[in-house]
Amino acid sequence: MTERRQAGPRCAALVGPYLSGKTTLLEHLLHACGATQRRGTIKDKNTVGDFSPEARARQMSVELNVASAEYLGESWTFLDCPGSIELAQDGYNALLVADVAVVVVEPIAERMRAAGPLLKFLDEREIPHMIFVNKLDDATSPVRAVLEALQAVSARPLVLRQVPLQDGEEVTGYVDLVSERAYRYKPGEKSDLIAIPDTEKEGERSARQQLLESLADLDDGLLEKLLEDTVPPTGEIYALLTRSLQSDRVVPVFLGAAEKDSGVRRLLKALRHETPEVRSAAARMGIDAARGEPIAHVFKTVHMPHTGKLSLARIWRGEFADGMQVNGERLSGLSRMTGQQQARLAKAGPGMVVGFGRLEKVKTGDAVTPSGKVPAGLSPWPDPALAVYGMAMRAENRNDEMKLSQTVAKLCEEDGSLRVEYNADTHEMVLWGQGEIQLQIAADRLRTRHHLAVKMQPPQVPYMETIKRATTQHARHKKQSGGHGQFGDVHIAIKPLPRGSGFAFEDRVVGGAVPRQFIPSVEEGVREYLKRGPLGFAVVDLAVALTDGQYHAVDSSDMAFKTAARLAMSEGMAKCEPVLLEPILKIAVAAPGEFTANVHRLITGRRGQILGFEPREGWAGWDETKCYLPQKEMSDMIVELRSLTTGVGTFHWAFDHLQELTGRHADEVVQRRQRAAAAQ
Ligand SMILES: Nc1nc2c(ncn2[C@@H]2O[C@H](COP(=O)(O)OP(=O)(O)OP(=O)(O)O)[C@@H](O)[C@H]2O)c(=O)[nH]1
Ligand SMILES: [Mg+2]
Repeated sequence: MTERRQAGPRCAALVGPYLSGKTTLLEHLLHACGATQRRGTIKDKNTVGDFSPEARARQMSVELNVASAEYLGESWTFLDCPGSIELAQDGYNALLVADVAVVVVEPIAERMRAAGPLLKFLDEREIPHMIFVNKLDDATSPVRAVLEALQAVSARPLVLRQVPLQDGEEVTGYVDLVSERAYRYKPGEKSDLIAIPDTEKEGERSARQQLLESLADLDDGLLEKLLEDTVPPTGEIYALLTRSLQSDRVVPVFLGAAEKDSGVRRLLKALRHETPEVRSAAARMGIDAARGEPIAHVFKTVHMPHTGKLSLARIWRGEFADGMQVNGERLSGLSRMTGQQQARLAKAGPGMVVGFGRLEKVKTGDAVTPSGKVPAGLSPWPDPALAVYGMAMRAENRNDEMKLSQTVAKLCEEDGSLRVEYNADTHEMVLWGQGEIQLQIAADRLRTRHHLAVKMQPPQVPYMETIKRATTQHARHKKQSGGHGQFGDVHIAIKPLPRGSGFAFEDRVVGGAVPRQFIPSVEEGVREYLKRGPLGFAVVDLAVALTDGQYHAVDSSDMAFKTAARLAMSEGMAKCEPVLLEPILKIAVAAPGEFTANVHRLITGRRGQILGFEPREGWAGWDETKCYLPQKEMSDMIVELRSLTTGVGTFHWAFDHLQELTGRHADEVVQRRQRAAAAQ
C-alpha cells in the first residue's frame, strides 16, 4: 500500500439499529488503539460507553458516547450513537459532524429494514459510510442474504470487502477481497495470515470479481482493464475504494464479531486509510476549512450536575483556546472526552471533537465563532424529529413544580426530539417525545441527576362541549343581608354556533334596562360559567345575548350581575342539549408499502377516517396515508405502528377540528370526568 502523510484528527460515528453491537465495537476499537487496558462488556456493566446509571440499568445506550483515541499516531474521536429509534436524534446530529459513519448491523436479513431510514439519511447527505456486519459468531442469515437485504434499502452500491472463512457453522476468519489474503481471527490479537483454503478459492474469486465490477461502474480505467482481462494492481484498487468512499459513491461492507474481537483491527485500518479529513465534512456543512476565523459546530448539549453546561462541538477551522470569547460569551473550560473522563485542554484545533464549557446561550446546531458571526452559505441544521408520544408529568412533591419546569427545559436542550407543552385546557405539563422508553429515561434522569421525583401518566384529552338547541333564560340574584343588599336580574338568549366559531357575546339591551357599566360583568359571569359546562368541560361554539334585565339603584353591583349571569347560564344550558366535542387530528402515517394494508387496519381500528394514500415523496417503496384520528386514539398509536412495521413506521400530526361525540365513548368520558370532579 502506498505511504501517505499523517492525517489530522478525524471523527467516526458508530450508528445502526438497536443492540447491533455499537458500544461493544467502541470498547474493542478503543482497546485496539491502546486507549484502554482491558475490554469491558455490556453484561458486566463495565464498558467505557453507556456509563450512566440509566444506560447500565437498561443495558442499552441512552445517549451519545464520545471517546477519543490515538491510532498509529493519528487522532480519532468515536461517536457511539444509541440505536433505539426513540433516541435517534443524537445519532442524526452526530452524523452531521462526522467524517465517516460505521453502520453496525446484525446478520439477520429480516431486520435490515430497520437500517433503511438511516442509510437514506447518509445517502441523501452524502456522508461517507461503511457497513460492519457484526455478531458473525452468532449469524442467523448468510452474509449474502444480509447484503441483499441491505442493498434493498441503500441507494448506493454496497461492495463486500471480505468473505468469511467458516469451519462448519463457525466463522473463523476472512479473506480480504482486495489484497486476496486470508486471515484467521485470534481474539485480542492481530489475526494470523494463512493461505486461502482451496475450498474457498472459487467463492473468493467470484466475490472479488463482483467488487471489481462495482468499482468499474465508477472508473473507466478499471473498466478497460477488466474488459482486457488485466488484473489491476492492488494499490490502484485501494485508491479507487478510498476515492469512492470519500465521495460516498460506494459503501464498503466489512465483517466481524466485536465481542469476540474479530474484524475490529481490519475495520480500524480501513478507517485509517480511507476516511477523509475534516475539510470534506466541513465542506458538506458549507464551510471552507482553509479560510476564515475559527469555527465549530455544536452537535450535542449536556447539563452536568456539578460542572454545568457542556456543548460538544466539532472544530472545522482554526484554533479555540480556553477563556476566549465566542458568540459573545467566555469559553470556560475546553476538554476532550472518553466516556466519563474529561481531559482539560488549553487549546484545540481543526478536526477535534471537544467540550466547550458554560456557553449558556449556545444551543445544539449552533455554529460557534469568536466574532459570533456565521459564514454565508452555512447549511442549516435540520429540525429535530416531530413528537409522536406524550406523557403528563408532575413533581411528586408540589414544592418542586418550579424546579421541574426548569429542569425539564434542560432535558429538552439535551435532546432536541423532546418538547414540553403546558396545556391550558387540561392544566397539565406534557412531555412530548418519540416513545415510552425515551420519556422513562427522562424521568429517571430527573431522579438520579436532579433529585426530582416525578409521576407520569397519559395526558388528558382536551375534550370540550357545545349545545345543539337554543333557549332563553331569566335569572335573578337577590339578597338582603343587613345594610347593602345584592340585586341583579338578566334575560339571556343562548344559541349554538357553527363548529370552530368559539364564543360570541352580544348586548341587545334597550332603554338602559341593565345599565352600561354592568354589562361587562354579565359577560364575565357567562365566560366564567363556560369554563365548565353541564358535562364538565369547557363550552365552545355558542352565542349568548343579554336581551333584557332589571337593576336596583342601591343594591345592584358588578358582583350581583355576574352572579345572575352565571345562574342564568347554569339553568339555561341544561335545556340546550349539551353534547361532547372530541378533538380530531389530521395525521399522515408513513410506512413501507408492504405494510399499507396493516396501517389502514390500524387506523380504522382506532376510529380513524382514511382520507387517502399515495407514495411518500422521496421515499421509494413507501406510502403515506392521510387520515382523521381522534386525539385519544393517538396516545399510544406509535407503539402499535412500530410493531406493525419493523420499527420504521412514523407519523406527523396536527390538531384539525372538534367533532361531536355521542354514544358509549361519550358516556365513558363524561362519567370519568364526573368521578374525577367528585374526588377533588
Ligand atoms: N454474539 C455476539 N454478541 C454481541 C456482539 N457484539 C455485541 N454483542 C451483544 O449484543 C448486545 C448489544 O450490544 P451493544 O454493544 O450494547 O449494542 P449497541 O448497538 O451499542 O446497542 P444500542 O446502543 O442500545 O443500540 C450485548 O448483549 C452484547 O454483548 C458480537 O460480536 N457477538
Ligand atoms: Mg450502544
